[in-house]
Amino acid sequence: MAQETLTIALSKGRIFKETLPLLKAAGIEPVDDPETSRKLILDTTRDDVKIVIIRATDVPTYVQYGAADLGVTGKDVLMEHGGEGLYELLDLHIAMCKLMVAGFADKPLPTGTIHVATKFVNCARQYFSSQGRQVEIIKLYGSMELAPIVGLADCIVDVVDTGSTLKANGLVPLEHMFDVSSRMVVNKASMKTRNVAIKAMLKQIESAVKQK
Ligand code: PRT
Ligand code: MG
Repeated sequence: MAQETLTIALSKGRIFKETLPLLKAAGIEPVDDPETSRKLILDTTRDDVKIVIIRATDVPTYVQYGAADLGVTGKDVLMEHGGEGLYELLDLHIAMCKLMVAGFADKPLPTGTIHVATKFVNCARQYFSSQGRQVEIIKLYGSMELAPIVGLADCIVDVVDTGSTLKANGLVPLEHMFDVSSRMVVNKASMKTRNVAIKAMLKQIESAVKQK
């Protein structure tokens, strides 16, 4: 009988690069390099494991609907998605950054309605409303830093690592919302039906995380 395949959803870029050594500890190495190959489904050195390459923000959705059994996603993306249909299995301590409110150093946020530009609409709404602050959220898909400069927003909510992107655009971090690292998530149904295989893989990845 052919063994069932476990599918792991990953995004290109920093998450892929930083997840590779952890997967290697579980004997999983992709046969193709997603940065040079156009393939979206990668075979691995394990017959029972495949990797699908998707946009970072789509990872929780693929896993939620069982199109992938497992996935690696930033806590920012996970919070924004809401986590429905998923279990968060493991903090991989990779792709670390912070979700922050950023704006101008010399311009306090208005006490009335604050115009906030972000792709993290749900996180931003939840954060400001929990503090009883009025906001109008302006949904953007990229280049958030431009919004305050051109007067589209008073501030932005975005992930910040070194802060150099903010600085290059004359902005500063104003408020720390939460720390971000990447998490291994699993589809709830897969966790039941593929429990043994998933737990075994998880154990190997977990010890690689601890050794880092
Ligand atoms: O790029 P794409 O639109 O496809 O999707 P994405 O931006 O969601 O993916 P990607 O690969 O850029 O980020 C994936 C995950 O990496 C995010 O969800 C975060 O959890 C995590 N991460 C860690 C970061 C950063 N560090 C980070 N610095 N994601 C984005 N950035 C951005 C930051 O917003 C800024 O624009 O990188 C730029 C450089 O940051 P500074 O502060 O070092 O200048
Ligand atoms: Mg990006």
